[in-house]
Amino acid sequence: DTQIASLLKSSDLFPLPQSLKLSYGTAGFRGDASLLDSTVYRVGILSALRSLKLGSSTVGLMITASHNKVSDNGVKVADPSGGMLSQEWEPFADQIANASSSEELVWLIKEFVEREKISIGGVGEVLLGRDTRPSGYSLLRAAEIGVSSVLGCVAVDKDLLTTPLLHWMVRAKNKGLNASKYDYFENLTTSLMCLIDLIPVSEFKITKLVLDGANGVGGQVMNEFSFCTLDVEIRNTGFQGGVLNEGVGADFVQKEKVVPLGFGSKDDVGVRCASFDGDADRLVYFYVPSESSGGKIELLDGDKILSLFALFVKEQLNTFDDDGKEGELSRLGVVQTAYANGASTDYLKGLGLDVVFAKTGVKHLHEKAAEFDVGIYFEANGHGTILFSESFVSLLVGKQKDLSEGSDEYNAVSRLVAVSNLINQAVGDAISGLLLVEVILQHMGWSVQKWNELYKDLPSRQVKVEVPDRTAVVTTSEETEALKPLGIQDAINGEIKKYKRGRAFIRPSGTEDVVRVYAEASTQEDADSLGDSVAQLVK
Ligand code: 16G
Ligand code: ZN
Repeated sequence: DTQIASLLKSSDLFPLPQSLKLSYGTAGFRGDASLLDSTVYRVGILSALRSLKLGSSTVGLMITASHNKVSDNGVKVADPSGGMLSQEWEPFADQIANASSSEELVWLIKEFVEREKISIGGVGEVLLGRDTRPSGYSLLRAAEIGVSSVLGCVAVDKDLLTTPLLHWMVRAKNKGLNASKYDYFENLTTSLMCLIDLIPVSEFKITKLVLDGANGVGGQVMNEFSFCTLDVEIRNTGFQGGVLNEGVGADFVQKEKVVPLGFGSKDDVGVRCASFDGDADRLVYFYVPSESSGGKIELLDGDKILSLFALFVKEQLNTFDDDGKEGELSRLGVVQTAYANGASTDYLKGLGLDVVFAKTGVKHLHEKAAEFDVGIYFEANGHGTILFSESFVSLLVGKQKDLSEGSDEYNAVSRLVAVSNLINQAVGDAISGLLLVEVILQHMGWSVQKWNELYKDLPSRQVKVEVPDRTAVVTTSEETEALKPLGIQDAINGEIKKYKRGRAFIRPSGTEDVVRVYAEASTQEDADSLGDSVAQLVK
């Protein structure tokens, strides 16, 4: 019929390069950009089908390879909630991405459409976004063709965007709200102003923040956003040359623990700095401790941002939530991964918080955080956000009406409502995360150095080991222990025992063909040595 003819015709424009083997993995398909036309075209089809399946809800398709090198690219799908594509559809994504001919592709689609009872002929909508990678422009055209080859489906080109902004738009659109970039800015500004108005100290000081934009889209979007209440200097916008993610950005800063390019002059010493990754869904802070640090930084990673957020949220909750009545207390929980520094977990538990662990990858953390009234999740690499359940937000809004304006309880409730509006509810967002960090620091009257003193990170070491087959390593659901190869966990435990505060785990990467090793101990020498000996066991 016409649908099949339309797919066959467009598919012939995008043959699968030979020997390409793709997997949707942790965060969508990624690879060398020159090989991805067929993949992106096919994900365009998938996202159109997803929109049809979910009653014409709007779906998002983002073209980015995040913190990876500029010559790479990738594609991932945002579900109507604004979250990641449902994992139930990942096997279909893998199948169609690897279909070797147009005929096989069409056959797979036909079978899937029947199985999922998707009614072709309905109306579907997909928002398309891309980061600043030069390959993004033509890949976006491929996505457009993919979407519109499904009858009744339209692609809307949103052009250059941060990944979280696209997720935000998808979520807003499906809630029937205004969903443009300007609405996003307006929403940020309103909730930020509200939080600033609620800062208790009478004269708060605005101090300079310097932002490393990773030469990517995040710095550029921040540049468009004007906030009179903050003093932000943006470097590495990519406008003055400089290569995306090369010696810059959150991933580089977090892994290398040195200043990004363009930072580290003597004027920068002690100044509060932040880094985004290439598509601005990760945020870390840092500062240069002294002129003689040789480029070494003090890093405030996702764990430290999580701790700051948790402290602030808990402080607000305690203000009105301490009547002690059984069952009335709101459930605040935090979600970390095995990569969380042990010192951060101790700190959070010391605050009396419910700390749970999830497998690496945003979709896993998000799912667990959504089980709380307020769930805060962060990966050490700087991806995270605060989720508020809808029923909890309604409860807060109800309370706000009952309380007398200006009372401590009223202010605390209002702060939480403002935080729920400010911080991206769809996915981790470096821009909204940065605004929240800034306002909390002002609220506490803290410098970046004071914030850093919440706890001291345990020394850690990460090693990646190239192996013939990373799938030989199978871990428990929280990745803290290896189930396979048989016996390896006993051997790892044997190594861990040799060190004070030793902790180590191995896991297969979800984005690269390697096995990753993480080790932590009370001294750097010990962490290095534990990491190396565990790596030996993997080889
Ligand atoms: C992806 C994930 C990130 C995770 C990383 C782990 C998303 C949006 N991104 O970048 O959360 O930390 O993969 O990579 O889910 P690995 O499996 O290679 O260690
Ligand atoms: Zn990213």
